[in-house]
Amino acid sequence: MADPRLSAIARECRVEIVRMLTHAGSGHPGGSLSVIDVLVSVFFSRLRHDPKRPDWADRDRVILSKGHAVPALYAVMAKSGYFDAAKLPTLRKLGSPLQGHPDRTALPGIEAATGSLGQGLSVAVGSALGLRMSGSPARVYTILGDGEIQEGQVWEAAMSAPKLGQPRYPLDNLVVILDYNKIQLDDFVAKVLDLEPVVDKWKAFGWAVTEIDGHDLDQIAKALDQAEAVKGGPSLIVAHTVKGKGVSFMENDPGWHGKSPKPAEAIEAIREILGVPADKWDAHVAADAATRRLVDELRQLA
Ligand SMILES: Cc1ncc(C[n+]2csc(CCOP(=O)(O)OP(=O)(O)O)c2C)c(N)n1
Ligand SMILES: [Mg+2]
Repeated sequence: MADPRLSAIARECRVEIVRMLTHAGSGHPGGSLSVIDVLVSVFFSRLRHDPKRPDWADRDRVILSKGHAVPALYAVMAKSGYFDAAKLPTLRKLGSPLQGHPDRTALPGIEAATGSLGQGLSVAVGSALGLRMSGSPARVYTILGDGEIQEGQVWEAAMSAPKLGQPRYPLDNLVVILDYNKIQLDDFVAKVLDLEPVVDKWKAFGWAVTEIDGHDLDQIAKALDQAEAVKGGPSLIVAHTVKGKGVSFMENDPGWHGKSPKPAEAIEAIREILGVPADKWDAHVAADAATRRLVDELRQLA
């Protein structure tokens, strides 16, 4: 059975994603909502880290290679205590540490500047090798988008990772998670440039590969356990996900790749995420002070 603590955190993070994007007036909801269950699982069931010491040498690293989904990363970082959650509505504002793509010079805890797609795996491979060679027990988690892996640099990194460091320093400290939501910028991946057979391709390069439902917290936990147990080389978890997961009108719709919700849409999205039926919403808002504050806040943006 799914850990109720993790599902509650994932729900709260989905609300924060919708909230911050509405404040920003731009950004990427679809890919943030598809990856949030994976990120919550990594941050809250896995990571050896200390949010108060983001430069701790032996911390596990998370590199969000699909950097445009950074609202999801900010949501889990705020919840973990890297910064005050009150900063979340400053997403994409001038001078904010919460830039529209991850910036390690702006926010302690960000491991790599990503957003120019295709580069994160190379950074992760280099970090994993360096950590192994220096005797650190730290692990590296990196998250790739499915459209992103059409980039050639990804395949250079994928080809080299199982070979690098052998035989003394194999990269079994590296776990890659593919957020396979089937949609890229403005269309379906299979239509633009199909990745299949994606599992066979990575296996052929020498990766240990598992395939899961990327919204099933139990399956994510099991896959992360399995990846940790793999010795001698890196692991890939192919996480089948739904772009926009949790908000019916965003789900599986390329139109919600890079468009922020209007305040009324955001309120509707939050109602769905909280699982309150439409006919009970007004009563819920009246009775629940936190929801009322949030709804009022969003209405003021209209
Ligand atoms: C090198 C590069 N080319 C193009 C873009 C523009 N871009 C931003 S997001 C995106 C689509 C990415 O699709 P996917 O990796 O599937 O992301 P997700 O579905 O998770 O949002 C593109 C092409 C970019 N950020 N970097
Ligand atoms: Mg995608």
